[in-house]
Amino acid sequence: MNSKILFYASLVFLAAGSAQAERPAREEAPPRASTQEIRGRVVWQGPVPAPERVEVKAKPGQGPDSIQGCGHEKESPELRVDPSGGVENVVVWVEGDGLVPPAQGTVLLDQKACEFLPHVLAVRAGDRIAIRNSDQVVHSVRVFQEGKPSYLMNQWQKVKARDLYWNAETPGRYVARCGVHLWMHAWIVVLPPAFSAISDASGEFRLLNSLPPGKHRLHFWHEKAGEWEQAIEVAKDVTDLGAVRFPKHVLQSQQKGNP
Ligand SMILES: [Cu+2]
Repeated sequence: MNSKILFYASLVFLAAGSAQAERPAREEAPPRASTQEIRGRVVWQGPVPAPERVEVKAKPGQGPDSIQGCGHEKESPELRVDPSGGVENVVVWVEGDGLVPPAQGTVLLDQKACEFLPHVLAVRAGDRIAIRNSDQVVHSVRVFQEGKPSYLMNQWQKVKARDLYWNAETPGRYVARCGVHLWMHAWIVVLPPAFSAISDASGEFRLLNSLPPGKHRLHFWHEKAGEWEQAIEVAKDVTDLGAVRFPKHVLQSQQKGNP
């Protein structure tokens, strides 16, 4: 009798052991590769606006040395629409629980000819931004949360200084500004786990993802328009949205609200 119990007990033990041995292999399976694509082109509605000009001049109290190499007049990066209506610098993303987008780690925000490059960054919470001074002038880097007056970072960056780092910890929108060159600013859009892309100079975006086919919500944000959404049906390989209309009504209602 006792030996029979021992026999069954050892069977149960062996079965449990083999089940446990399988589990880690399933957990360690790599996330699905980002091989699907959602593409489209953000398009301006109506007559294409002329680019705004930015005058480069030294801040009161600063000499001409403070703008050496900055150029004379610049095109504002805030609203760039190409002649055929493509809108640059629109952040496009899909977010959701369980998404495993590739991490970016450290993302570079350069300062060249007294402009932040790129003008818009989209990163994940947990990434960090390396801020570089490639100029022959001193910059003063400040980072603010959108709509908040107090800065989260405020550091001088001399010529040839080492990169500064800012950790993108919390999802939200942040503005990097320079305290010396008041026209300089860049947007850092910190997303929760999400697949994201930014529209290029012709308004086109390619959002690589590993979303399950079916219905999803695509989010858009532009500094002049704010945020808007569009329901999409994701296909297996390529989902081509064609023209995505830049929201005119959002533009009109939010034009005053930028920090
Ligand atoms: Cu500067």
